[in-house]
Amino acid sequence: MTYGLANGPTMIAAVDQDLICAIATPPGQGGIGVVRISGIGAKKVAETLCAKPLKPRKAVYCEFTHQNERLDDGIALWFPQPHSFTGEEVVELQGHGGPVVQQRLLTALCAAGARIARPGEFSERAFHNGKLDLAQAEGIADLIASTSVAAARAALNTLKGTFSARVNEIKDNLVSLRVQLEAAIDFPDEDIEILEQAGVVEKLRSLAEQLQQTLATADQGRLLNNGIQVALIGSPNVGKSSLLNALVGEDAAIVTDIPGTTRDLLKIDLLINGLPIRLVDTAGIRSGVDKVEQQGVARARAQMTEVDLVLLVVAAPDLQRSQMENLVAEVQNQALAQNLEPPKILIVANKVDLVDQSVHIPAHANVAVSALTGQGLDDLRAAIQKQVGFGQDNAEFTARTRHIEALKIAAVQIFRAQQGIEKGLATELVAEELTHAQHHLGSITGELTADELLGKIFSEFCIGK
Ligand SMILES: Nc1nc2c(ncn2[C@@H]2O[C@H](COP(=O)(O)OP(=O)(O)OP(=O)(O)O)[C@@H](O)[C@H]2O)c(=O)[nH]1
Ligand SMILES: [Mg+2]
Repeated sequence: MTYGLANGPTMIAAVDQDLICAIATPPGQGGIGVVRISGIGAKKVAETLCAKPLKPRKAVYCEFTHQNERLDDGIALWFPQPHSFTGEEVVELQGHGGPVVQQRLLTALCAAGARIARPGEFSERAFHNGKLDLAQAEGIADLIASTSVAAARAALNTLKGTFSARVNEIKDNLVSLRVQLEAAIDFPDEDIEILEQAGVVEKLRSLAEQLQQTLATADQGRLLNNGIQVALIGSPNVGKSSLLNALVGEDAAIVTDIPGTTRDLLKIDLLINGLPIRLVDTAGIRSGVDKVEQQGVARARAQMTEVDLVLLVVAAPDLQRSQMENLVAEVQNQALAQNLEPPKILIVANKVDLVDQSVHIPAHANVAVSALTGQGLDDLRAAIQKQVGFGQDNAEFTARTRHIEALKIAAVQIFRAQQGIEKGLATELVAEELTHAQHHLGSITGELTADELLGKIFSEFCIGK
C-alpha cells in the first residue's frame, strides 16, 4: 500500500499534471457556463481558442474559436500556478450556459491536447498540491450538497478548516506525548518515574476528553450532513400516511379509510428543526392478505432494519399494550435475525382527537398526536430530534461517517494506552497504541491516507469539482 502525503512543510506528491478540462457549472441551461482547464499548458491551450494573450487574474473578453469556427464568446480568466484552486495553472472560460455550446468548447480543448477530468479530479489535485486537506475537500462537497442553512454554515466551517484544526490540535498533543513516552523507552529502569514526572497519565486523560468533545461535535455534524432515515410502521389504518402528509405539509400519500391503502414505499425528504430527514411511509403490517399487499408488507418489514428511527404508529382509540409490544418485538427481532443494531423506536399514538381528552394516553406511547388536527405534531418533531440526539446549534462543522469511525478508533487506542500505563505495560506497547491513534487522526485530514481510499473519496465528487 502506498501513501500520499499532503500538507506537510515539504510536499511529496506524485500528482498528474496533465491538462484536464470539465464543465464546472451544473448541467442544463443557464446564463453563464464555466469550463475549467487545469494543468501544464492550460494558458497556451486556452489562448489558441481565445486568439488573444491572457493576463494573470484579469478577465479578458474573447471569441472562443476552433478551426476557424466561432463557438461562443465570453471571458477567459487565467490563474497562474500556484495561485489557483488546484495549485496548478488554471484557466476558466466563462461562456453561455448551454450543454451544446459548452460541449463544443470541451471538444476544442481536447483537440488541443486536454482530456476530460475525472469526477473530483480538480479537488484531488488541490489536495495533493496542499491547497486544502482531505476534510476541507470533503467540506466543499458537503457545502455544495447542503440542504439547509445550518448545514451550509457548518460545511463552510469544515471547508475553512475548523474541523481539521481540532483534529490537528489533538494530533499535536498526541505527538508530544509520544515523544515523552519514547524518551522513557531509552531508560527502561526509570521509565515509570519519567512518565510520572511528565504527568503522562493526566495528559492522556485530558487528551481522551478533548477527543470525546470533538467526537460529539463531529457526530452532530454528521447528522446534519447525512440526515437520518425514519420509517412510519404500524398496522393498517392507524394513520401512517396521514402523518406523513401532516409532517411534510402536502398531500403526498394516498389516504383512505380502507385498511391496506399503502403498498409501495413512499420516501419524502424534509427538514425537522434543521435535521434533514428521509421519511418513509410503508404498508400496514398484517397477515393473510393478497399477493400485492404481501409484497408491500415485506417491504415495510425490510425498512425496519434499514432506517435509523422507526415511528411505530398506533391508533389512540384502540391502543393496546400487547399490540405495541408485538410491534416493538418484531422490529427488534428483524434486526437480531440480521445481526444488526436495532433502530431507535418512538411509539406514536395517533388519532387523539377521537379519544376523550381527559383520558390519559397510556404511558407506553411516547407521543400523542392527531394527523387530522395537527395536535402534538410539534411534540413529535421534538421527540424525533431528541431521540437521535440532534441539536442544530451543536453542529459547528460537518463531518462524515469515515471521520467518526477514525475518531472512535483513536479514542479506543488512547483508552488502551491509558490502561496500559495503569497496568504497567511495556512503554513501547503504549507508544504503539498512540502511533496507531495518530495514524487514524491523520486519515481524517488525509495526511496519511491510502491512495485507494483517496481515489474512492474523490470519485464520489461530481465532474468539474
Ligand atoms: N380522526 C382521525 N382520523 C385519522 C387520523 N389520522 C388518520 N385518520 C383516518 O384514518 C384512516 C386511515 O388513514 P391512513 O393515513 O390511510 O392510514 P394508514 O396507516 O396509512 O393505512 P394503510 O395505508 O392502510 O396501512 C383515514 O380515513 C384517515 O382519514 C387522525 O389523527 N384522526
Ligand atoms: Mg397508508
